[in-house]
Amino acid sequence: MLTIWGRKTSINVQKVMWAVEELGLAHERIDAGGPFGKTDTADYGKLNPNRLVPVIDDKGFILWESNACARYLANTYGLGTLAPSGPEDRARCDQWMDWSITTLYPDVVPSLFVSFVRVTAADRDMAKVNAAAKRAGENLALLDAQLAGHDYILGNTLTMADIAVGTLLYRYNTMPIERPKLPNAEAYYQRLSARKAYQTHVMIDWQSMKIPGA
Ligand SMILES: N[C@@H](CCC(=O)N[C@@H](CS)C(=O)NCC(=O)O)C(=O)O
Repeated sequence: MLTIWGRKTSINVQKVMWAVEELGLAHERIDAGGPFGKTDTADYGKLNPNRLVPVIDDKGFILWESNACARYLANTYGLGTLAPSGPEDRARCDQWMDWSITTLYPDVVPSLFVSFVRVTAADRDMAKVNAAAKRAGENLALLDAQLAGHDYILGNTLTMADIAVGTLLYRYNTMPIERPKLPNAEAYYQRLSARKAYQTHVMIDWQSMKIPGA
């Protein structure tokens, strides 16, 4: 049995859960992190010494880092679907997955999302918010260009690259920020939003995560 540790409001858990559902894997998810705690226990430290979520346990194989988890599940259970069978297309997935976590994520999550959820409106640094929104929009112009002429990042099939990048788009599109007009990226977000697995695991309202005054 596949076990996923992590609360469903965590964007990094959402990425793994979306992959799990697209792959149709039997699994159990155990709430951990945030209000559920557990990550500070000795047992959790053995699963993930970073004490973060998610962690997966696939029949005794333990793995942390959400992109690594999504990639492992795709390569193991989705070769030819979430993981393209050719090495070049798999490498292109890796490229966009690495881009999502190194280029897009820092503005969308630590700068923007944290500012709207964990900082009160009175204390919010709007110069920082506006700068991060501008950078995210500029970076998403690269995605917009990549999506020209096809439905998903690599072509017309959903892959693990879409799962890594697409998870960030719900946060990006639901925060009160300025967004440039990017027709391909907007159509792509609508396409993802029509998928049941995306609705179930990614489109989770985050308003209740706000601290008072945020
Ligand atoms: N690079 C890691 C980041 C993991 C991470 O930052 N997880 C957050 C939730 S999104 C976390 O565990 N926060 C502490 C908590 O939820 O208790 C990954 O992609 O898995």
